[in-house]
Amino acid sequence: MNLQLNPHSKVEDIHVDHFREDVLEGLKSDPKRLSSKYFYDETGDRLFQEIMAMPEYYLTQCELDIFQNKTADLARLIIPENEPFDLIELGAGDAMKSTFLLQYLVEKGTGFTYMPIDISGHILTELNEKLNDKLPGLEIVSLEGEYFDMLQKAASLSSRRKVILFLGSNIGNMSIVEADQFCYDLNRNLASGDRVLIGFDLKKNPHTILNAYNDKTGITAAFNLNLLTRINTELNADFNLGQFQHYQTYDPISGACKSFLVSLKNQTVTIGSDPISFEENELIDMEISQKFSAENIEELREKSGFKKSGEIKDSKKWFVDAVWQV
Ligand code: AVI
Repeated sequence: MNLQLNPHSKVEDIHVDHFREDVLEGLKSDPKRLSSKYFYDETGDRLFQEIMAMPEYYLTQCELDIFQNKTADLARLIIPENEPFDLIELGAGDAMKSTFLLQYLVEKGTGFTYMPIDISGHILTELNEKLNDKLPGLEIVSLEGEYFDMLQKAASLSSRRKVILFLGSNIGNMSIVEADQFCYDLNRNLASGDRVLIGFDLKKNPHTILNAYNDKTGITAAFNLNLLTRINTELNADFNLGQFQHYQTYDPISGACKSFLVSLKNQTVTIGSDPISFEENELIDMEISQKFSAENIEELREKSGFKKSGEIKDSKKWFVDAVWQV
């Protein structure tokens, strides 16, 4: 008998257990909900790439405008006084936007180490290869894991000043309470003088916002429905995708842009051995993409204990990268 344990499959088992617990807890709640953090399996990653390439989804182009065309201003805002530092990117992905900043810093001979944090080792390996090719002089330390665990690891690796990038309005995928807690925890995990740069999608014409999440081609709908496919595959469930419909809302007063799936009939779905009943028109709350006013951002900064360093907006003034200091 082979008693050797495969540590990798054990980690995967734990992930599946968490996923199952979260899904069952969410679907047994009233109203039903699923967490958008589970959107990103292989198909979800591909669909999100397609979303970012849609003309309606302005967020990526706006933040790219900042990183590509306002790089010197950006660098001035984030660099601590002439000291070498660690530039840490939370959820780095393919670092499409930050690569412009990295290139600028390398060309200027700035002393820094780039530390991308991502939950996916595969993504980090690809990023490493890409950056080694494009920017051979860049020093990279990849950190695979959860954000706060990896921030602690980064602190244990060097005592240099930390500059944290959290781009793409990923903060908008947290409820206001979660965003408050996240920024507070971020502050507590950093040292005096460290900085954070956070990308916020700003409140604007509500049609512009709703269109970005309600595309006629149905890519955003497919992105939401893909989570049901993932549950079918990974948790042995029997969602019939034709019986659920994507519904998007935007409330310009609160800034909450929310997606739901609507059950098109009375139906029972089985997840493993757990039956979940849906009434006709019952909703599953899928995702929030919160939009912010200048006041909302200020309130978040103050509550979490950061000082304001500055901010840069894109040329349309639809998106802001805010820089705060501990
Ligand atoms: C990743 N995140 C910032 C995207 C957003 O805009 O909320 C996810 C997304 N959901 C639908 N479209 C894009």
